[in-house]
Amino acid sequence: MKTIIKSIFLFAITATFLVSCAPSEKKGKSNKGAIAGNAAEKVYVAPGEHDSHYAFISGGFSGQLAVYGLPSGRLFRVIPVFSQDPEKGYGYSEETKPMLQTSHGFIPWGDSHHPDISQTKGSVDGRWVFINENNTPRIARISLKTFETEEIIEIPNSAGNHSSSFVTENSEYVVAGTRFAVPFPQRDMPIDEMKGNFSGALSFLKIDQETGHMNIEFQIKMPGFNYDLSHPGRGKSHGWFFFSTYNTEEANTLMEVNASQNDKDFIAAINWKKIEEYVANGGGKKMPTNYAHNTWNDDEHTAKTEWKKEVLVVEPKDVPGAIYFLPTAKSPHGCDVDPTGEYIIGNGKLAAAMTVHSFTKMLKAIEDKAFDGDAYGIPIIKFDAVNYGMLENPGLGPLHTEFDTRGNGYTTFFISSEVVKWNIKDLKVIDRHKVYYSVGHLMIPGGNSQTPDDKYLVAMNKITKDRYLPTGPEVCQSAQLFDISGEKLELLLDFPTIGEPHYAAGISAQIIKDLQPTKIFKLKDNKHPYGVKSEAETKVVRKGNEVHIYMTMIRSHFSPDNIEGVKVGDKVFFHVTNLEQDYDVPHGISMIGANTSELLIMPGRTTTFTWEPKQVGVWPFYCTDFCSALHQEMQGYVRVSPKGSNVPISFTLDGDIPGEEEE
Ligand code: RUQ
Ligand code: CUA
Repeated sequence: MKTIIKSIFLFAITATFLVSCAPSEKKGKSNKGAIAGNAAEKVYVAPGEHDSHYAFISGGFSGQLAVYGLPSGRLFRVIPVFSQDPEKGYGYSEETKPMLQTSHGFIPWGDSHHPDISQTKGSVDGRWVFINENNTPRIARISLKTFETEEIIEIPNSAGNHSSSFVTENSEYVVAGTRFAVPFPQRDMPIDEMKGNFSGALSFLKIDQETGHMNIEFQIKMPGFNYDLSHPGRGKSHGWFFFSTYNTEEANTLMEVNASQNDKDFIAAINWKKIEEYVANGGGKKMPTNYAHNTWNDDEHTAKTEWKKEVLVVEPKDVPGAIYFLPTAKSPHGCDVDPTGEYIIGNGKLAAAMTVHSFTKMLKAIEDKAFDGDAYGIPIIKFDAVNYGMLENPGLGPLHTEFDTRGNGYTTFFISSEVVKWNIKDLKVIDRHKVYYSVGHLMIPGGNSQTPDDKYLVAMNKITKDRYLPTGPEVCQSAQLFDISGEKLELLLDFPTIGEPHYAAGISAQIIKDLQPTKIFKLKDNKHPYGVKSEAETKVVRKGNEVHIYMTMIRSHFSPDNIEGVKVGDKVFFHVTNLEQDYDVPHGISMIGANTSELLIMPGRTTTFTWEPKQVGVWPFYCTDFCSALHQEMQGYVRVSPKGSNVPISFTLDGDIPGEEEE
């Protein structure tokens, strides 16, 4: 599917190139993007030195979140979020499997789109990063202390959870909006009766300021449009949330034609403070539902799933004055709010001009009741009464806008493959720069807050075509780094990304570095129910056909390392504790024929995998992480006897039962 889409775009884009910048062009204005002489210096981070910023770039259809340094573009870590990751054992270990539980069962994959960092007083604070899953609607919270996924909550009554996961300026809420209109609640009905019968759920998840835990506080049952993207108000517009909509036609087939009929769609303006108040006073209706709420307990190194059976639903008609529609140029994609909170920008991807609305005008229009009818009872504000102005002919296919501290917006144009810098007040284009090619989102660290950190801009491109060494039919997708501190955009660097880089979130490195935990992970803090504190406590226990191995690992052996009495047909649980306490000394473990991934176990932690031996024999297990000069010696054996054999359970290290001998 992706390939088909790509080739369609490729065709269009190739045509453009032939005119302006053929890939083979070498000199002058080549597609190197006129790199200035000192670009190399600007991105060079000398060996042993640190980058100035972190960039958390969504992994798109990989389901993960990748961590890069800026300006170097170096990849530090891929944080597993919505997909199983054999490198980290995520979604394979017994402890992490509950993280991927949903009302549809265990889902091993997700499609991640928009990371957003928590904020305090309108600035990114580095506590958590949130990211949405589009396919099986979910939102995840990742701790920026541990760089691990700590929580995943499913979003009921939603489908294509795209207008997510954006955070209000004090992290009061993280918001999720359904991209696809669906029956609410889901039910069996003819598809072509969609119009007027489907709905669009906008969910507001309250964030506990201590733990970060999310709770679906309320869901607004909106008309059955598609809700594409969203951003919170800030500063003067704090308390409001804005969602772009398309398919206000409510078409259910051949969407590329039928959902592009209306000249204008809407931005939905939601006064969440008002709805919060309504809910606090007992408003809304509890509706039965079923969704998974998965949380990670860092002391026990174990996740659990809770099943939620109810959600509080708010009908727009019950909270008059809380929701309005702002007419916006055709099929908007991005919906962005500038750092002052005054300008709301709709990127009408099928329109020749971009829509800039004014928050001040919006309030006035509401006061004056300057409405143009309503849609399903929600007042539509008169276009002229809310519109600040239009940015005329900025480029083709505007998608997303971010901001600097100097009153400028930077917008990506998918079709004309460029980033355009423009002044919001004057509605004048200041500069434009080619990108390679077909840019989607862009990111300025903090560019979606009151205080952008506006030295760098990262453009994330869907297509790279000839920019890298070829790698078969699929070539990499990539990011491009710009210096935006001057009047003109300066292209500094290309770097490839994991999966499709949708959105990204960036932050000054120092904020995260200051949050990093100590470098010692004490065994005594290990609260895992199957954890052990020393080799003396290691043992093997049979319970019917389950065999539980309480094992330890330390440079460079396992305890026990010889185990007998396991039989074909048993289910063997390896509960393995890493006795190392110093950071950066993980060990790994894997067992021949185990139907799971290896486990990479961090210092002081316990992790479990299961093995169901199918064949009689003496089978080795080993450490998968090169941990010391004697790593190759870090191994052990399990003897597997036939079903029904009476070889008793035994376990030894160097011929002795661990703990029966002084250590
Ligand atoms: S999308 S390229 Cu955020 Cu999923 Cu706009
Ligand atoms: Cu432990 Cu290799």
